[in-house]
Amino acid sequence: MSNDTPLGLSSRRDFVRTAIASAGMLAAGGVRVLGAPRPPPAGNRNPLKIPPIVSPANLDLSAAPAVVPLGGGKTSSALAYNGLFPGPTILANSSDSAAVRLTNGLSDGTTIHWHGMIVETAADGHPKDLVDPGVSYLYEFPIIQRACLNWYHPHPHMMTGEQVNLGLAGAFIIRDAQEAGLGLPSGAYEVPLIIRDANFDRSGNLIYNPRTTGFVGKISLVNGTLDPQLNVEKALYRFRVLNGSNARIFRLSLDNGVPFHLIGNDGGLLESSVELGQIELGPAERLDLLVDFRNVLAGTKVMLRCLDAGWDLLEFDVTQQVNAGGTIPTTLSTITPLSNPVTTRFFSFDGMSKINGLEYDINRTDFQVPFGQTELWRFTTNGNAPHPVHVHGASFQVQTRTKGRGTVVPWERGWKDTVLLQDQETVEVLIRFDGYRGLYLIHCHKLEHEDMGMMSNFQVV
Ligand SMILES: [Cu+2]
Repeated sequence: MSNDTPLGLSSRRDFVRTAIASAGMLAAGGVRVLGAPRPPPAGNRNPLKIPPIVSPANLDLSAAPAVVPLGGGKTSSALAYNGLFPGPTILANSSDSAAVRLTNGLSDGTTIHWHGMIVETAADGHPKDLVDPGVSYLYEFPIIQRACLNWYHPHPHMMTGEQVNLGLAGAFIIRDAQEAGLGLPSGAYEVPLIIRDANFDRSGNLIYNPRTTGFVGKISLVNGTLDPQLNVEKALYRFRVLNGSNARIFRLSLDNGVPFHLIGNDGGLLESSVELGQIELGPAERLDLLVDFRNVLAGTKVMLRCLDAGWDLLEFDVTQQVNAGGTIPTTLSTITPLSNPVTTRFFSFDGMSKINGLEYDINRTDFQVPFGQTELWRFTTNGNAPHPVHVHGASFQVQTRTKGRGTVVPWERGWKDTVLLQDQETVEVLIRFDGYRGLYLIHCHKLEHEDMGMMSNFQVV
């Protein structure tokens, strides 16, 4: 079997078979997906959508079909939280409590996984806690972690790829006093950027045509906006970046010689800021970036690009001088290193659907992890990478990468919950589950691999 085939195994659910059938038609006809995006005429880019901010304290979220604007008068059918694509940005402080009632208005079951949040099993959106169509489910949890950018998305067994791809995802920002003390850019100067790829049918509606190597979209979207632009002042900005793609890796860079100042990633602030020209970001990974437009001439257009795809993702139009304050702190936070692992576990990401030779079984628990014990987890693969490895229930610290890229890159320091595993690479992380006991998941966050079974249940005991 070829490694890259339309996603279709006999065990997939009906809707997946439908998706496969249409993917096959696409492969045969080859004309029903829009081609590479053409740059719009100058001045014709669409204002970047900024999702509204909501509190999780008493939040109702519906997941349902909707027609959403994409910019420039274009609309698409989508699956959306509260009719929004992306969903509303949830904002809370560390030690706040969340009470989010999901109402499933979809025709399939769904769950919400709070990616990066340390929550008990009943609130984790585990696929065994499937919320049926027409049913509501209350996710209640205290926020027990430090400031960071997390996100929320569906996690139903074999249906995650489709539901995320068709629009169900949103940002979840946590703040704390330590971060507030840094005086980082805020308000209009702090902008979430959910970057992803997408495919559209000839009517301009999102379509999900998965392949076993992962969904590959021909069009980029930032915050659900086609060809977006953002007017920025000559000021310091903070961008909270999420790769919301099913499978695509972005190599982000700004043109006109403007660097990124990396200050954080999945698990919040790094210890110190790092100036970088480009950053490779895998699915589900996050970045906290400062960009200094203060020395850029008014009238300049600065483009956020993906160097791998050759895509123009987002145009910043630099406008007038302002007296916006803010500095780029060199010292950001203190991160206590995990050390002295008690045990080592091995995870081989095999083929496109197995971990350690096993496909996911929702009713099988593959291993147990003692609560509060520091462990070394070693991730390897025998091909079909990249595999963005994601763990529920705890963050981890990346220790080493051997072979392949052979190094831990600056945006993998600090606390992570997703790490990119390329072919031939071995990545070691230290991890300790000190939040809750219960059932959690490790899986490939290439959502097509996850849906095909590259996922494992484990129990923190
Ligand atoms: Cu994978």
